[in-house]
Amino acid sequence: MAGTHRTIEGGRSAKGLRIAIVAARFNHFVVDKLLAGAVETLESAGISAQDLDLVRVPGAFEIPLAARKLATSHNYDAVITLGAVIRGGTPHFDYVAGECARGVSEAARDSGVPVIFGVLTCDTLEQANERSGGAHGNKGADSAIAAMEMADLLRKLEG
Ligand code: INI
Repeated sequence: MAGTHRTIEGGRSAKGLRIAIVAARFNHFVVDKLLAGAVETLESAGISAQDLDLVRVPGAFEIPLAARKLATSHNYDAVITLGAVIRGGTPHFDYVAGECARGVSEAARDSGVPVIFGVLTCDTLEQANERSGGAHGNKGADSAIAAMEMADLLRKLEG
C-alpha cells in the first residue's frame, strides 16, 4: 500500500568504514583480478588506506577460519572473501566450494558482521575469467558494493 511502508537499505559509500579482505592464493591469476576490482571499488567509494586490511590464505578452504576470526574481532564493519574454485575431474571441487560457502555464511551468522561471499565457483577457467573482469563483470567489485551496503544497512538497523 502506497505511503504505509518504509524501505531501509544501505548506501554505497566506504567513507569511515573499516573493511578486511580475505583472499585465497590458489588460482591467484583469477583472484588477483577480483582483488583489484574490490580495492578499486572501495577506494573510489572513499575508503581510507588505514581502514582496509588484506589477509592472504592458501586456498578457498581456509577462507572461513580467517573470515570468522576477523568478523568476531569486531574490528571491521564488513569482511569480503575472495577466491576461485574451479571444477576439476574429482569431487574435491564440491568439498572445497561447499565448505567455503557454508563457513562464510556461518562466520556472518556467528559474528553478526557482514561476511561477503566473493568466491567464484566455476566449471571452467573461461567462466572464472568472464567473472573476474570479463564479459560478466567482476565479482570482486560486486562484493565490495555488497560489503558497503550491508555495513551501512546494519548500522541503520542497529540505529
Ligand atoms: N582451492 C581453491 O581456492 N580453489 C580451487 O579450485 C582448489 N582446488 O581445485 O583444489 C583449491 N584447493 C585447495 C584448498 O582450498 C586448500 O587450500 C587445501 O585443500 C589445503 O587445505
